[in-house]
Amino acid sequence: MLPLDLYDTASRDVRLDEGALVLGGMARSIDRALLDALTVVERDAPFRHLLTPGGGLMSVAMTNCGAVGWVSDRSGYRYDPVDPESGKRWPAMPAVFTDLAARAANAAGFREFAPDVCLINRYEPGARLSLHQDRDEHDLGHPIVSVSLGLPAIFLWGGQQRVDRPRRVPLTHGDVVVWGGPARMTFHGVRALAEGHHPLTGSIRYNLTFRRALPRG
Ligand code: MD3
Ligand code: FE
Repeated sequence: MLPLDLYDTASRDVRLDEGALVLGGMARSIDRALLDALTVVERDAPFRHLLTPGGGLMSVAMTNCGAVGWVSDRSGYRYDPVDPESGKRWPAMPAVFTDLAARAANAAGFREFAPDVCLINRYEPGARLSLHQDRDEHDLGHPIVSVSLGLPAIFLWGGQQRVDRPRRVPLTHGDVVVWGGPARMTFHGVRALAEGHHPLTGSIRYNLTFRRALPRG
């Protein structure tokens, strides 16, 4: 039998699992506006390679915008209202970011998604993210929205346990994914970025992840 329920609409939308919906190319039409807004964020909060609790440097460079930012150092992972590099608050979330995140969450059936952080990952060739779960957020009932820009990557979509063999999912420029419900605690990662050239970002892949980290109020 054809797995028709894998395909949500006539577009490139694909349901990876219950709660994990790829909105293929949804951000393409506003790619320049997103990258321009990223330039502004970057000016106040430059990308940096964070130290893991184990003492290694992450190959992916990161920054944040919003009320808090995700940071890692020798003491562990946390959401911090202050950028440890500058001692100042993180840059505000650009309206073009907030708007896209809300539209994507809505399209996946999450009605009132109000992210308080956008973690921005920057991959250069060779950079990778090993299999992990995202569990530093206060309420894991909120979804995460991710936006891929620039070079394509192979995303690893695992299971509920680290040992579950991951599926390889190509994520390309403009793809938006909403992860929530039963998919929220799935192990996932990104394979080492291959060399390449993208007309808008050169040799770089960016990934924006919108999260609700803190309790409301
Ligand atoms: C599934 N980022 O920042 S985005 C991360 O491409 C992260 O930079 C990857 O994993 C990247 O933590 C993957 C897709 C993603 C993000 C968060 C998730 C998938 C997720 C949280 C729960 C389940
Ligand atoms: Fe993650």
